[in-house]
Amino acid sequence: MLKKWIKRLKGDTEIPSEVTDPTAPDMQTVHRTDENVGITGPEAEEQNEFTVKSGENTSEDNVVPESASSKNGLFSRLRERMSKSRRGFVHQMDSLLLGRRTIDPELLDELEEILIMADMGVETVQNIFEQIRSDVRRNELKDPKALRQRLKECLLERLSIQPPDMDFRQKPFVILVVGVNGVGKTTTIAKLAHNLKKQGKSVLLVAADTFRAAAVEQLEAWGRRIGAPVIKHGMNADPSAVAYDGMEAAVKRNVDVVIVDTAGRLHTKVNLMEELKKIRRVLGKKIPGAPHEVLLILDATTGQNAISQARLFNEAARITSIALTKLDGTAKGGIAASITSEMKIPIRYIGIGEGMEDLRPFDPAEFVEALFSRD
Ligand SMILES: Nc1nc2c(ncn2[C@@H]2O[C@H](COP(=O)(O)OP(=O)(O)OP(=O)(O)O)[C@@H](O)[C@H]2O)c(=O)[nH]1
Ligand SMILES: [Mg+2]
Repeated sequence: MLKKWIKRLKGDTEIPSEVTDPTAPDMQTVHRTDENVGITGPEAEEQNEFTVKSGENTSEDNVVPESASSKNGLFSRLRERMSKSRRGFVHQMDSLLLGRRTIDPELLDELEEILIMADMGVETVQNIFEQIRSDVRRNELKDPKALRQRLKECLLERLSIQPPDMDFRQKPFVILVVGVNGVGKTTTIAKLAHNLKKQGKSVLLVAADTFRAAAVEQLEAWGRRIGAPVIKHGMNADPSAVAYDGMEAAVKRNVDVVIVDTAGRLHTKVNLMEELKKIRRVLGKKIPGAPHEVLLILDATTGQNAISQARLFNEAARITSIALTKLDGTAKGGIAASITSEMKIPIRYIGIGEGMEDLRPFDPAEFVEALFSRD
């Protein structure tokens, strides 16, 4: 698989003759409006109405097949949305490599620093540079052009942990969504549910964030927009009880996918992590094997703290994959490599904006290409 991805990395090792000013204002600003939420057409289906439009549910990733032109469009959007990182650390790298003919130890030290500052993680970067220094010593890396290409490959290698396909033949397929406050859990659920609905799957949402009344309302509003019913209790109800009712409703109504929203919780608060363990147990009690997916939402703008979040959430809830949100809002997209390399947990989705179409299945080769592509 890695070989295939490396092959897909374009060999465009040219270092640009001119590099744009990284301090220049970003071209794109994200505005949060209902327009860019991207849902048009009639209001949601009536609550409790379930229509399974697909035939047989097979094991598949939830990506709607795309034509070549829409693929190009998707790539340009990804590229544009990652412009902060591209114009940030990738630009700094290119400025450093510009006009150099040889690779000297100072150059490697400076590059190493840039990648550490881009949140790639000290351990990960040191590991990459051990390899690179030894290649330079053996004369296998001779010029900055080859060095740039090698860095792309090293990054790709660290990112290439593939999540298993979600097997929707397990019905209902239960996804538990967890993470600290404000990382994008509820909006990611909405985007994911929207995607699944587009594939013809029936989706039920469970409002197990009972901490704030507004949290339930937020999920309900999304549910109405995308046409997915929401199971809820009152504020301050036991989230495990809501989760249990959600599972019961899902079985009774024969839905394809259930997504459970949970309250944002600090990964260091033991009692809140215990509550999460309980929710997890309750899901499995009602539906053997559930949750089939435990999706940890990490905010790319929080930097290295994301690693300790991943570690503690994994201990409490056995994370199966990660959605890395707000990549559009950071110049330090290196955090993705730090997560996969240090946690060995796959990134399944990335969030690159607030619109409904801004949740993407994570494709490591496409990601690296978008980062390193020229303006
Ligand atoms: N720019 C950008 N904003 C995002 C992205 N994902 C989520 N957001 C925004 O992040 C904010 C918080 O999102 P929520 O979904 O409410 O976060 P949450 O984790 O459910 O928050 P709590 O329930 O309070 O813990 C919202 O304004 C979202 O629109 C993303 O990929 N890019
Ligand atoms: Mg929420």
